[in-house]
Amino acid sequence: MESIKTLGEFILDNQKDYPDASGELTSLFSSIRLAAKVLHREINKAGLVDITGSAGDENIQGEQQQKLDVYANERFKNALAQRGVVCGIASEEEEEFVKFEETKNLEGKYVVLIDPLDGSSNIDVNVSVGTIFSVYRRVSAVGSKVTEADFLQPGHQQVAAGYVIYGSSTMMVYSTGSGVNGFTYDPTIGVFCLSHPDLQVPEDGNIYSVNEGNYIRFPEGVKKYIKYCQEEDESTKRPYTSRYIGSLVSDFHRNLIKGGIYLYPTSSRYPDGKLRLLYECNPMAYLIEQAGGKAISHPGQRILDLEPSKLHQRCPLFVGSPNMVDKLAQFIEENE
Ligand code: AHM
Ligand code: MG
Repeated sequence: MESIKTLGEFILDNQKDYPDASGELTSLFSSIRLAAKVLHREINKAGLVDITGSAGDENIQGEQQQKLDVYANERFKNALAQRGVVCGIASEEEEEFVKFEETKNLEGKYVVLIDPLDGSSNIDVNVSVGTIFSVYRRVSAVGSKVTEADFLQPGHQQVAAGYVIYGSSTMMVYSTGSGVNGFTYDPTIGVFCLSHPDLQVPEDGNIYSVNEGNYIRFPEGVKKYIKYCQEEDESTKRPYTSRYIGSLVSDFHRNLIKGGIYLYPTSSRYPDGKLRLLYECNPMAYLIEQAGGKAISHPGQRILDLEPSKLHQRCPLFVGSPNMVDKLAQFIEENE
């Protein structure tokens, strides 16, 4: 039998490669791993108990909060506050960033930005959802209270990012800046096991993922690219396949493994795009670049170089196989 490497072992092994590592990031990952396991349990029984459905509140973007969103937010917040390595978090579900003010937290070097349960409108119909997280070193002094500037950093400053996908299996996929690795959760023994080492996105793909119901509202270049995807051409294996789950983590995960492009452009409904730069676009951009792909908001504009000005800022997202993102950029440029 092949030997199994658990997420815990993998993190420890890699920590040895960094002589200065103090173990704080390891501890931070333990918090995320623990909260992810609890979420896995809750999501799997969601149909059986009364925690699906709307909690009645709207989050700050005016979207209905689902009950599991609220639960996930509390779980991750508590888990991250437990150990003294995180001085504060910002969450897609909360208007303001959250300061962790205990002495041990003030000494924490890191901030975490999180979308605790992305795609949660899919929960009621048993479609995969995910947690997306992003880790930065604080810019304020260690020992002081966390500030907004700690969160408003461009994506290239991330020290780690990842997601958990609660799908037919639960998986954690993350990077600390030296490649992307995926771990599948074995619920019978309660551990994440390395299942997808060193993930690389194929340079090209034949899947495009976009909410085509919004087609009429898209910019001209995006419309033309979608038509290009649908045209017949044997040499470029078109028409491509259209796949859209409506759950960013799931759509991204599939395209990462199979090759493809995910598009959430601007539209007349969402003039700045729908997805949030800090909680969704930056972590996904970090992961795709670590896997050899590309993520842009506009031709020539790398997501990771965008300077955020507010916590809940939105931006367009085009992410996936590098050749596909380049092609899309060409269409946008030609139609501006
Ligand atoms: P959420 O964070 O409120 O769940 O919204 C984000 C989700 C993404 O997971 C998904 O890709 C996108 O919204 C789908 O949006 P749409 O329904 O407009 O296609
Ligand atoms: Mg989200």
